[in-house]
Amino acid sequence: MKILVINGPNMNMLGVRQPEIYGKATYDDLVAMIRAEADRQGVEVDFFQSNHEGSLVDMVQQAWFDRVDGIIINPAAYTHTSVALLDAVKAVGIPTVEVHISDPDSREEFRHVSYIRAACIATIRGHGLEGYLEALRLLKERART
Ligand code: CA2
Repeated sequence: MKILVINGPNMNMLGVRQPEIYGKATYDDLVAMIRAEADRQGVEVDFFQSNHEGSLVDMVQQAWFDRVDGIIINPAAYTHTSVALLDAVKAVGIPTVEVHISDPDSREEFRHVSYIRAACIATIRGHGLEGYLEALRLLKERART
């Protein structure tokens, strides 16, 4: 089973600023943590982070050509703005889980909207980095049934 983990803008800044919201772990720590869980589960995992909306759309499309079985995506700020990402996830039809480290619903009003949610099989929010591991298990479980 092949999973692609996509992270949006500023996720490469994790651990550098605002640790009270996003924690102290860095993006590299996040990658290492997911990789360790993927190894335990016998899942192949790839990672992509970009600050650019079009690059994120390109990568969602690439997942279809690469026959990826599941996508874990934290579109970061594009969650609240991007119809293009919503359309991309709908277009490829790959089971996708939306993950947020914080709980956007309990933050500023403009974070309450998620465009991509409508195309996802689940949304995990407010569970910190652990949310990515939950998403991985969910996709693995779903593939078995
Ligand atoms: O809680 C999440 O995972 C978010 O997707 C993170 C985004 C934010 O725009 C969403 O509303 C919720 C922010 C990405 C990380 O931004 C940083 C900002 C400062 C320092 C480190 C990371």
